[in-house]
Amino acid sequence: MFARLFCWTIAAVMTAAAPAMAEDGYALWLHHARPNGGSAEAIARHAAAVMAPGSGATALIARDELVRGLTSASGIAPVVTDGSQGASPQGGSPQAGAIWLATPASAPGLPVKLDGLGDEGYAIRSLIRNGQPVTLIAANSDIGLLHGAYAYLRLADTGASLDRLDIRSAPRMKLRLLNHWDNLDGTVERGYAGQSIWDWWRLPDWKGPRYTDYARANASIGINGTVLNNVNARSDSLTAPYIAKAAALADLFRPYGIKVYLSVKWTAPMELSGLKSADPLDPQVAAWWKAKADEIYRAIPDFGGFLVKANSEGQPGPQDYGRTHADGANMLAAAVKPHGGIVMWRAFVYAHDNPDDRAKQAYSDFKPLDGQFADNVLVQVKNGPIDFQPREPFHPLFGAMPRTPLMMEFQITKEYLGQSTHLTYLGPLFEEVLKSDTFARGKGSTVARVIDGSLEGHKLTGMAGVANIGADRDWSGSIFNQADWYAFGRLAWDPDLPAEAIAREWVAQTFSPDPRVTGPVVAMMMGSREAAVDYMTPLGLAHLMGTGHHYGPAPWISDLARPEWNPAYYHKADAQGIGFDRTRTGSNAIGQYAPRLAKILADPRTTPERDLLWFHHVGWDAKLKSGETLWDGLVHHYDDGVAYVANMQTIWDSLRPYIDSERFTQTQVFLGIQRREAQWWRDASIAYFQSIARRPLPPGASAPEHDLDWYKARRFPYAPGHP
Ligand code: BDP
Repeated sequence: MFARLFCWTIAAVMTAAAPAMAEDGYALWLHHARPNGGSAEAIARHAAAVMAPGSGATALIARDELVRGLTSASGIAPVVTDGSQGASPQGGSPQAGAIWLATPASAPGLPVKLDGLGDEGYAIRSLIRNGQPVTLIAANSDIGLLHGAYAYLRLADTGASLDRLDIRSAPRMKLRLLNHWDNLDGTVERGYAGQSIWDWWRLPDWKGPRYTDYARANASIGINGTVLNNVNARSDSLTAPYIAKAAALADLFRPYGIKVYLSVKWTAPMELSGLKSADPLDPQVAAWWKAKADEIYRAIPDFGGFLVKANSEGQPGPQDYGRTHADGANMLAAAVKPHGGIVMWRAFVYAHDNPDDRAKQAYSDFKPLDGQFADNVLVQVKNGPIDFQPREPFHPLFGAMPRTPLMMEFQITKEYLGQSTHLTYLGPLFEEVLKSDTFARGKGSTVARVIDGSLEGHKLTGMAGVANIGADRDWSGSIFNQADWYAFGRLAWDPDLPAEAIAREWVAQTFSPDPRVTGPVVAMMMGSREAAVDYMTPLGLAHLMGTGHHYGPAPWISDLARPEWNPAYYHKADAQGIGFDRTRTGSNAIGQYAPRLAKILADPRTTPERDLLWFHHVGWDAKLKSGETLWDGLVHHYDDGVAYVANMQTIWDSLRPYIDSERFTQTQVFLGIQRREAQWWRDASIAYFQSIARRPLPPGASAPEHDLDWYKARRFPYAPGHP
């Protein structure tokens, strides 16, 4: 009892003495803000003690995270007991309200079933042991315990009832990876949150605390791997000094269950060792990669494997030697296979000398290779066939390569969705893609079931997200961008989670579980991506952003050397209408989808209106479902998008009493930027399309603020994230 009181006192003193925490966003969703009276007491009651097994690094992290989080959330520090000192619910008398962390190794005969939970899953269960209420967090491994500990904290932080818990959870995807597009010079391609968090220059010696906080944040949402460097890779990442640097990070991340991976440049054997070729079928080349893999595994025994961008956007690859993507992937796969490594081979390919519709090229290259990849290769496919647009139909490769594990690639960083400042929550975008039906094996063959392996029985499965993380204090360039990182992790763990539930969790943990906060903020977030679609590229339009930096509208650009560099290539507006004909009369990209879906998409009347202009060239006066003409409807979508942002501003302003001033102000200012830029998108797009459609604006719609030339004259030489 005395010991307990003593802990309380220490906690009280610590809490009182601690400086007020700056609300700069650094704490992410691991904020553990103290909820109002009732739930803080309930947390204290259920978590009076934490009993942890053994002394393994991971189990200790799980214990410490619980202590740290629960102390912060309840104001009272739980007592820490070691199972071996007789306080275990197994033997001695447990403390009422203890959290008991246990694996079969630490406590044989656990009163929960752990089969099916694998190495990373967990069970949480409320029990009565020796007359005392106890919450058991059990798993097959310490990593599972860590995930269970974070799940428990999530419940506590979101105000869930902690009384009768009976939860089992295991990840649906084996690989849940961030892809950092970070360069060795500290810049981040498509990064809008400052410089890279990897301090390559001072690694491996200096390992700042941020690396551990990065690992904590990722582990808390189940992310289990990180590709450290840009897919536009430099060979230097594979030199001994850089391997040592990556190894230092791997050592820090290992106790959190996170492996490191590297992007590789195809011609590394030529650049680093003077080989004459990088032909994957050349035995010397294969031997070079094998030796390189051996070297990496000596430094990083649990190294995850390689990510490859080849024969894409100027990157070298096996096709330069007349070989296929499968030849290339398999050669690398053989090098890492003895060590248990994998290869993620990207399907993001399109070539300047291929006149075919860019949206078709990945499918044309990869579909014929189905069945030819080694069993430790995944083909990593972007969610849509072009490039991370505000909206794209799902990539036709999903469902079309049954014999190949396909890995999803989402973009968390908002290259095309407002970059750092726009509040455009990506949960609904991710959810829309995952729920899309490929019809590959009849109705219900969703993209989620393709990538979680259940449709075709693949064991090697995964989801990658291009990170939005940088050295900014708030990690992601804005508080609300953190929600996209969070949503990605949660969906990689369980692709069936609703985006709205994820948003609610995130708001509760980041700001407060108070319904006066969660209600309006979740509502704002849920419509925000559709609003961006509306003010940027409504009705299935795509890729109308300024070439290169992708910041702001430039639908008029049509004079660049490569056709697909020009926004005009994507909208094809002319005097008759607008949109890309991808039916049989056009590029027939529709033919890449399953026949049942292709049939729906072949007819503009059955094509979902949100994708209309992606698949069809439609007359300006054609009627939309609302009864208005396409031209009028287009203008109304632009207006709806701008109005949504204005509405978010009003809602946010009303939340001032509930949000700390730092995060309130940042969001308020950013919403102001978003409002201005949404208006700019709307006005510039209307000014341009009106010059082609030559129709009056519908009644009530206001004329663009400037003339078209004014919009065309905007230049952004220093826009961030642009390589
Ligand atoms: C595009 C980006 C470019 C990337 C490329 C890729 O504009 O910077 O290198 O994708 O995914 O979205 O390889």
